[in-house]
Amino acid sequence: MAQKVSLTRYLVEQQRVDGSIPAQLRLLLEVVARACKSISMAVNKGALGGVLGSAESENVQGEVQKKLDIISNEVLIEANEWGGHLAAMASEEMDSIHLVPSRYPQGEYLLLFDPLDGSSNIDVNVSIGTIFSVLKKPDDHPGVQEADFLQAGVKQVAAGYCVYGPSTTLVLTVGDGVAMFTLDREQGSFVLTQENVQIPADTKEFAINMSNMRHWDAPVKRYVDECLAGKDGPRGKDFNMRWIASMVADVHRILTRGGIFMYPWDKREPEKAGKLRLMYEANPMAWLVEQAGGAATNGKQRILDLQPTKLHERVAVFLGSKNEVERVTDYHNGA
Ligand code: P6P
Repeated sequence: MAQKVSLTRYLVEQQRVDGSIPAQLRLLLEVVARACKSISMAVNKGALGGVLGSAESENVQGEVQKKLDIISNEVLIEANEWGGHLAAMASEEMDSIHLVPSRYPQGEYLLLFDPLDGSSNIDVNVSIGTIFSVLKKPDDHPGVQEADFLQAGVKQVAAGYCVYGPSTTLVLTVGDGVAMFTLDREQGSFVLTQENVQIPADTKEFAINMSNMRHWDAPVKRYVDECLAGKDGPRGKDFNMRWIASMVADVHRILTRGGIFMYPWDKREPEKAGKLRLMYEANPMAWLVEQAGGAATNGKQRILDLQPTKLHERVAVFLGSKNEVERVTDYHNGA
């Protein structure tokens, strides 16, 4: 039987191959993986852990926080503070950035995360996940401020997610393709189960919250109507639809078998570019998808090229099978 390759071994060997994982970044990724393991244990306890339900508080997004949102955020903060690999962190669950306390050594990386995405699914036992993005701290000035985080997605040095589903799977890129690691609960370690992940350029599966159809812009409505018209329509083939309402789960399906995920701008809150957040949801997912041969735009332009202006800014997201993302983006640009 082939020898199991642990996450640690993969990172060490990747560093030997192309130097893309310096020691501090390797430590960072191993610490995040360990934190995801702890979150997985808490999530998997479900009702037995006494951690389901609302925390009776709201986050910066104005969303009701679940107890596990707060627990997951604390796990990631505590795991990453002391290692000397980070200068600061940013989270969907925190209004402003979190500086590494001065009692610990300061590192050269910035870590951003959505500690538990899709948390509305926790209480109904549907897959959820942690999303993370890693940037380099600018070295042209001392200290760290929020503006240091406002870097375009192309500046990421690592990105990934951990999906807490039937299996707990860590999905990671450092810019040399996408690898997947499945948690071996008997060993307590992540084991390489797939590398060089490739998204098929075409698909027959789209993901969007159809209940918002009346609020969409014309290009989105045209794209979805053509999918619904099936083989007798302009696309000449029937489509299937999936919507888990957990971005990590929907993106994992797309990385695994293709598809297109859409969360467009809509008329409900016209002042917002979209629902999803650029820095710690769209950017890491866009890089993973591109690294797997897919595409990711905001309907008009490549997500990774967008220059952020606010830490918690939102963005419209179209990502997945390249030919489908290009089609719906063309509809926006031609419309
Ligand atoms: P809706 C979860 O709250 C999330 O941020 C993403 O994980 C998911 O894709 C989306 O929102 C679901 O939104 O409006 O369908 O509930």
